[in-house]
Amino acid sequence: MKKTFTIIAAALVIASCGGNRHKVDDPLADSGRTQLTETLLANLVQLGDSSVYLFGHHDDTVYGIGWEADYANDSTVHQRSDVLSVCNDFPALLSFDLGHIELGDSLNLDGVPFRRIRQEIIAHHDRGGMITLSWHLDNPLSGGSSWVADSLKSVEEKTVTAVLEGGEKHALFLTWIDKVADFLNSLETPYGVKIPVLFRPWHEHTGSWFWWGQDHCTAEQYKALWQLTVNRLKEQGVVNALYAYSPGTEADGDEAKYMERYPGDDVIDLLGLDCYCFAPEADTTQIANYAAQLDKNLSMVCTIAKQHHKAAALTETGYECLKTIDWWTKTLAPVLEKHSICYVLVWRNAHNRPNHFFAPYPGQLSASDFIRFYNDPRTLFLHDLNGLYMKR
Ligand code: BMA
Repeated sequence: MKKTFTIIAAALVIASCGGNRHKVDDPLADSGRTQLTETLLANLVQLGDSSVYLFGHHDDTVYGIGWEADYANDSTVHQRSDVLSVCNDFPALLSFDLGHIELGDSLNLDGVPFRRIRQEIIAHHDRGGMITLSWHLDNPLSGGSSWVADSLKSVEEKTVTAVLEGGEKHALFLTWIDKVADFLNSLETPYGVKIPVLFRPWHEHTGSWFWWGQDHCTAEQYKALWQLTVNRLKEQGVVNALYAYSPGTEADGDEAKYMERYPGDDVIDLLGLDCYCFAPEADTTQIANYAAQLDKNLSMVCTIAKQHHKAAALTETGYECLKTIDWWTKTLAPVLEKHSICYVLVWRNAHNRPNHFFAPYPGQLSASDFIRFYNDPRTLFLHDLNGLYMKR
């Protein structure tokens, strides 16, 4: 282990091989979710009382800069990851996207097979890591994507109305949620232990680029969308999901605005924030503005999370192209160390979209600084976890 600091005692040994003959008892807590899921949540909340936080990366093990996993032949053993290549450790948290599962497709919207995503989740759980899932689903009314297209705007603005009860796409939408339920229900170890995941749909709703965004539905409709989603997943037997609320930065420190569309403590477990560093030319003022914006918004999120006894996290961030040599230790870490978040997640290193990466790869300008960030005792990577599912 790179750090002597161990927050968590390993108490649960999860079998990583073997057949289905001897299923373990996987008890439900009073909440109706598995004990393991509740334990993960308790640990995430508890991380808010410490100075440490998990590091996460979207699609970390399925592709990176200059490579893509061989989905036909690769296994999840001896895997590649840009983060691993730089610091010889996996992120503690892996993130994947369920976009297009609703269509019954075998590949997600970024071309990753769902079968492989399931394998990755099981492998990362076996390693002792945590998993989060986003859902950039299509638009059930227009047939377009999550992103509102100018040409379809007049139709796409009506999508939330259409999927809620009484709407023309309600029945179809339920089948979409059921496909997510099937996937979540399929996440289990060979011995039948359901793998806990943090599900993060309906994100960045404070902006209007997604069909569930601010200008396309009322606050009550947005809340109803959440209630419908969580209730339906529960009805479909999902017992291993935690739920994250992750607005963008539009509230800008205003607590009432951040909470305007909050669907309620009964459906949300973690309060998040999506906040990106926009500085295409490495402009120092823009980078400083990001740090200030992040600081202000995380103060707000962490304050509200404490009041509601929820976990808090920087659910998406990153500096596309990482154009400064010390962004990790001079921009990101100094802000994060001031706030009681349980994790930070950076977005993907696209192999098929030029200059769309948020984590370093070997030789990248910020790679050495990322190793310093890795060695910061406050950042937790896989080796530091020693099992996230400790006894309470
Ligand atoms: C966005 C971009 C897109 C991608 C989507 C879902 O932020 O990275 O290229 O398709 O996320 O992963």
